[in-house]
Amino acid sequence: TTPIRLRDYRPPAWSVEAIELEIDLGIDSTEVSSRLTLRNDPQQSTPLRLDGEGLELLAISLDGRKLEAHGYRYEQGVLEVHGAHDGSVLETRVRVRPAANTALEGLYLSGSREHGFLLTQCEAEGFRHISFFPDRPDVLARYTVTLRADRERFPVLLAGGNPAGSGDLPDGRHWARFIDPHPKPCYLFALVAGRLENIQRDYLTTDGRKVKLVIWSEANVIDCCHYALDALERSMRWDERSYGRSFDLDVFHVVATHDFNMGAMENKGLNIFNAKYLLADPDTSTDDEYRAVEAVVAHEYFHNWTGNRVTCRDWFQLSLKEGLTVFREQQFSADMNSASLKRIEDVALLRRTQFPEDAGPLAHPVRPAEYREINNFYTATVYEKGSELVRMVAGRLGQEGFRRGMDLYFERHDGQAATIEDFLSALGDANHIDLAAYLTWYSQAGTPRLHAKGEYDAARHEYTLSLSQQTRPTPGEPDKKPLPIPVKLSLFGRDGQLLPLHTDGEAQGDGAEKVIVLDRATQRFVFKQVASSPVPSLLRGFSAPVVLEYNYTPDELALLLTHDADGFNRWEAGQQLAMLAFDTLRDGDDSVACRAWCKALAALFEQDAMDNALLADLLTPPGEIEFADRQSEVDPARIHAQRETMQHRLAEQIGIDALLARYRALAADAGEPRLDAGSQARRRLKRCVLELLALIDAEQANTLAARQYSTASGMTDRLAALSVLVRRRAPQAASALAHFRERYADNPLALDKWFTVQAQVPDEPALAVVRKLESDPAFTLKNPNRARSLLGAFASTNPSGFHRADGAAYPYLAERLVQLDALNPQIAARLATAFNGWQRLEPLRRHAAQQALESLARHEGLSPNLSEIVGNVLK
Ligand code: B3K
Ligand code: ZN
Repeated sequence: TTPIRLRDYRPPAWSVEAIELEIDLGIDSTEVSSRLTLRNDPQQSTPLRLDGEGLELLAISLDGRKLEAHGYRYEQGVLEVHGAHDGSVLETRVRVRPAANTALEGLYLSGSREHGFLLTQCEAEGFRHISFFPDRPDVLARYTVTLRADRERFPVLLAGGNPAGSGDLPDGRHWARFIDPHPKPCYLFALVAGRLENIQRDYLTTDGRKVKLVIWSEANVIDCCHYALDALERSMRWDERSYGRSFDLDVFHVVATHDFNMGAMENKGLNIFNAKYLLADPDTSTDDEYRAVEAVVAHEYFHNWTGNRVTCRDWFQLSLKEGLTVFREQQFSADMNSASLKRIEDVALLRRTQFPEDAGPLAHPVRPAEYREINNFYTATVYEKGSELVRMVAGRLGQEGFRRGMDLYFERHDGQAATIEDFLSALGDANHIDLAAYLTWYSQAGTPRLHAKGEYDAARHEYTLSLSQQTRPTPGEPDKKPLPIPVKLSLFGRDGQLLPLHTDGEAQGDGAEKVIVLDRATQRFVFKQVASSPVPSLLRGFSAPVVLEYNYTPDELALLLTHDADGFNRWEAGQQLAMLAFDTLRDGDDSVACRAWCKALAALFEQDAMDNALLADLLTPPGEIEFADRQSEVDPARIHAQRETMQHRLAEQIGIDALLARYRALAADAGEPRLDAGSQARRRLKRCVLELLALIDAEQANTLAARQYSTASGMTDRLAALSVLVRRRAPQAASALAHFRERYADNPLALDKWFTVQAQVPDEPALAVVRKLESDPAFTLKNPNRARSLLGAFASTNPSGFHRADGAAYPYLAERLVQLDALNPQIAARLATAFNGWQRLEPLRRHAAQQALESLARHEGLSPNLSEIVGNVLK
């Protein structure tokens, strides 16, 4: 296949003003009748071409006349119709087969034939699996949707938009109609039909609209939807308050399914969620999962303005909606919970997922220039780095300026399909600033390295900071341009006091924190009246998505870790110190950096005033993937061992007695699991303390973990205990696992965790564990959550297990990818990204990975999705 290129974009020759759909639903066979009112761009004289994949065409007519065979052609996913003109009406009737749809794209069945329900997934290009249409986001149409089905089997019929009638039909059938007054691209179309329960609530928008909020799920889990309903209401209020945006339909539906390719989908007025991100209950969900539910509910809701009311002109602009919506969700979650914990979580995620992506063969710009399979571009780069770009621009404009810019963006582009240029222009125009320089961030891949060097002139009391930037080549982009890099900074005296900042006016901000912008390859910034040689705190709040290179001494980082008042910056100093410790620690060697890291943390551990959750984050060194990202030749087993050595030393430094005492104090507060921040923080620290204890007193830790497992009142404590037992290969692990397996036999979300916790057992044993789990009757490749919970967790989150020294896990994964690809190409392609980074493995593993990949690439009949990833990763 030839790639699709951004520079080839042309406005559509044919668009659709209105679409009327009449859908006769059935599990094996569904018939879709569509009536399109067409518009033709007089500048373009191409024939009418509509997308359609795998549709069985039953009838076709143009302007009321049935088309003869010579009047149209349907081949290779395109229906070409002759004789259409501006204002023509095209009617088609097609058959699709939901129960046979294992790719979960288009119309498909969730659950069993007897009890399951029908639903759709259209983004990015699923609508063409349902009906003929110009399947591109810049064709916005008005939708009228009529659903018909057997009332017994499908009592609930839902589509996006406002309800516009329902009633009975002969033969036990019924119908329901929905009209969406807001023109939308077809990727936002959705329907749901089946036996579902609901909970609901009335909501009054600030502009006086009464909206019914309804959450739907299968009956057995409807009680787990209350938290999501609350989160939805909080999101709606927040968007009204923070952006002046309120909801625009009479009803907002949210539906949970266990069969979903991704997290959730923002279909207009009918959001559909992977149950993992909607259901929440203390017995099944961890604290992290509660926060994830809140975040994803908010994310999908915020899309109503950033994505739906203003959509994307083409899929290259995907980050226009995704990066911006991730950013809005991050702001919301920071407001609802702790801002510094949220920032820590997001930066850690960026480093664990996006940095490796940007450093390997799959690197691509936030706005890619070309793609073959768009579903492969829902990446950490488009989402998380995209959000960081919005954050930089928002920081540049300040809170009010950003709001002014967003207001202008909505005013100009409401009801349109926009571009990233449109976005930056609106933000810039509203503030009389030219933001065009930030476009380079969107078009250039790779993580920039920011090199910083400080010099103190004691005679003149001047501190000069020299900054330079460099981005390494990425595939297809040998030469990199300098980017605008906002560096938020403070200076600390050697006594830990913040120093006031005086510059020549080239910096924004006041007092002790300022933002300087490096927008050339190198630049110098001079600070005056600096009383003594300072320790710079750079890139505060992670003000730009770059890798900072500054030659800190361990003492300097320990000083920042101890004295910075801001939780995020403190954590960041600790992470950098841990990196330094890692780099200088050789087996058995004594490392100054490692001692400094342990000492500083042990001191913080003693402080009563430390926040429990922040302390837990501080005590957690960067993950194995982050350590690997810094090495030119990666040995995952060594990284695992060396990271554990660091944790071991930390545990020793704190001491068994202190750890035990803290564990007991934290465990004393059991009882009903409460969700407030303080209780969550205690559980988080408790887990961390138990993990440290396990490194220096296995027996005692195992006993405590076993007790915690059996007495836990909620999933957070239960899973933490199980994880310690499994990872440490405790004698008590087997019975706890058996107990968990039985207790949650009918709870798929809990069972997923049971698979995952075992797939994450470190080192050599992991592969055998995973293979054995495949024969558990609950394992299936057909369910994406289950496939991810075992294979995804193993390949993408267990580096020492997946990258075993003999390379045996590579052909194993390749074999599963082939099987999975035949069922669900999107999931296969996503799991295949676990091979990213293989070029930097040490030679033995590298060779084995290459062989597995090459034989996978030679396999006949791979989907375009999987072959694109395998092809790119091999480059
Ligand atoms: N927009 C959807 C993702 C669709 C993925 C298609 N392969 C979820 C979200 O970002 O909100
Ligand atoms: Zn999104």
